[in-house]
Amino acid sequence: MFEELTRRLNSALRDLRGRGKLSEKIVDEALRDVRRAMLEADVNYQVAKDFIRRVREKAIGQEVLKSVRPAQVVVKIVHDELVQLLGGEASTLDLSSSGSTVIMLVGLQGSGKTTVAGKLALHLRSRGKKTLLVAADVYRPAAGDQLSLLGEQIQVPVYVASGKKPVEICAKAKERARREGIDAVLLDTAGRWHIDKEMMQELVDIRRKVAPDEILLVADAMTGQEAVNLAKEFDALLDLSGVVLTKMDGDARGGAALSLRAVTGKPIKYVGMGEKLDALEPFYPDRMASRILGMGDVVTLVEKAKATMDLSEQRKLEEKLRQKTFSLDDFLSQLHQLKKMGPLDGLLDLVPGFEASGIVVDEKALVRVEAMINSMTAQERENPKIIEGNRKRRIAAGSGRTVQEVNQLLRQFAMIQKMVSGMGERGWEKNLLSMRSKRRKGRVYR
Ligand SMILES: Nc1nc2c(ncn2[C@@H]2O[C@H](COP(=O)(O)OP(=O)(O)OP(=O)(O)O)[C@@H](O)[C@H]2O)c(=O)[nH]1
Ligand SMILES: [Mg+2]
Repeated sequence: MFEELTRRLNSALRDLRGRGKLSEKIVDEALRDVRRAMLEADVNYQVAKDFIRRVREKAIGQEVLKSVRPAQVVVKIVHDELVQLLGGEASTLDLSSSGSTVIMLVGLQGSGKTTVAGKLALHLRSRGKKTLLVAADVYRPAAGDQLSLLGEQIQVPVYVASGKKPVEICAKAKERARREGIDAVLLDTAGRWHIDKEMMQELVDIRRKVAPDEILLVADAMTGQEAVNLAKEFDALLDLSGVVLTKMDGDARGGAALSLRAVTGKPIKYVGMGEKLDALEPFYPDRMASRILGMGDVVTLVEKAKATMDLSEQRKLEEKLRQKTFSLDDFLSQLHQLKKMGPLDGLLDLVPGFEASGIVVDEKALVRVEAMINSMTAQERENPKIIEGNRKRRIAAGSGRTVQEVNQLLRQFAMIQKMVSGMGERGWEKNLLSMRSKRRKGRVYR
């Protein structure tokens, strides 16, 4: 789903993440790519423009640019704004009211109304709700049969009344539902190829007569901005309660999903992910945003890091970086923070200076490093420069490692120290470059 959008957003943000320190210019460049990616995905022009403006306002803030992990923070801002764009909180059907909840499905021909009716009926049935499907499409000859077949398949009763008008059918079905204590009534209305007056009038009449609790527009996600315009027109006449976007399993580019809420103010409640009856998903803006960014992992990591790392610890660390007093003790406490967060994969780039230092550390290496640092005296950890021959041998023996490994650790720590002490200064980028070339020569821990 939305592969191209994901790919392009990813590459725009990856460039950003490759840099340690950000400037307005760098952020603007990345956001320009993000905007281009959105437009390519057929996101409404104004929506994309406003989105970028909001992200920029937050991302250019001094606090963000000066933070230890500015790029990650920007990625997080993009993610959070994406969640807002998609509607913020998830919004699904509300069946809590007593009596029968009437849900009316409207939309163009072939958009997937009947399929969604079946999917919702199955979904509700599995939640233990008594459901009634109503065939309110009397124009297409096979429409009633199609719904009856569906109903049989999922064992949900279907109300069909040939020879009657849709308005009457819906009203009668509602009555029956009340009599039989049915929880949810799904009205499957007729579609047309395009919006026409007659169809709209019929829908308005049904709405007036049965006063549905929900009116859901079923729209094909592949039609992009057309789906958004359609939602605007249906909403003007029917006051929609939400939208179901179907065929998200196809090659929809994402424009409809990303623009709908902002343009119409109406939430996407469900998405259709296939022809089968279980292919319906509630729409969760946060999950969708992570999926679109293709970096749920990164966002989770930042959240995790935020949750795990004590904020005051972080401040202290930042202060130390600034004052160039980053010691082996600080390094060790960073490693502990890391371990608390679980699997190491991808976590290291959250540690200031680590990614750029070129050190690759797996869990086992971490244990070795920890053992060596633990074998040092407080004085040695504070000032590793004093660690000479004898001390090295003692540390190696104490931790069950070799003197070479101790040397290696000290060299790398010196590298990290140099790295982080350069942060916030002009020499930083030069520093980074030299570290990168060292990285190419070979990774140290394996
Ligand atoms: N791939 C995919 N196909 C879908 C999805 N939803 C519906 N379809 C297919 O789209 C076609 C039309 O679906 P229907 O449910 O009959 O559409 P409708 O809106 O009821 O159409 P009319 O009753 O003619 O107005 C069918 O072939 C469905 O299988 C979906 O989420 N993914
Ligand atoms: Mg139909």
